[in-house]
Amino acid sequence: MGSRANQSATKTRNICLPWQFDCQFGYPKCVSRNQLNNGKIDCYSGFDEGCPAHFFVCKDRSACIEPSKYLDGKADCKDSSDEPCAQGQFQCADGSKCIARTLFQNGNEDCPDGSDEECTTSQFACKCGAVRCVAEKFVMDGNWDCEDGSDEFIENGGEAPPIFRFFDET
Ligand SMILES: [Ca+2]
Ligand SMILES: [Ca+2]
Ligand SMILES: [Ca+2]
Ligand SMILES: [Ca+2]
Repeated sequence: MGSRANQSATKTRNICLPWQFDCQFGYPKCVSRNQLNNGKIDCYSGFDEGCPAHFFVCKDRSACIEPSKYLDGKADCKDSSDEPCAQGQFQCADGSKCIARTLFQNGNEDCPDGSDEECTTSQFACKCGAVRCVAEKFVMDGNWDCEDGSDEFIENGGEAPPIFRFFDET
């Protein structure tokens, strides 16, 4: 306590030099400014090539991809590092294992963390009913894709007005 000066003195770790670019996280911490926007990802973060912070940078640093393309079952990185599981498999969010694609959203938790039963970032989570997730493009498209119609009444907090429920009974 009271030794703040000491603390800031030890904080001088890894400040980039004036001719360097700060990658902000990962290794290397700094790259030469010549490596900025040169078409090759040099920072682990991909910041030197303008990759947004939430993008996934391929292991071989050949590209960075949108988060929705990570673990979507299709290789988008040249080295397939966005799909560490074999073709047709789903990787549990905690990285503990790969499960068969047929077990994905089948109603049973097959991943230890239950992530195979969660809706993906490109899906809408129905409020209730047997249908749990619907693709984003079916939200507000005029058809009830969720059993409870919550994909058509998002501005209403996912609550279908009672009159609609009545008509749906027939
Ligand atoms: Ca670069
Ligand atoms: Ca992918
Ligand atoms: Ca499952
Ligand atoms: Ca719909």
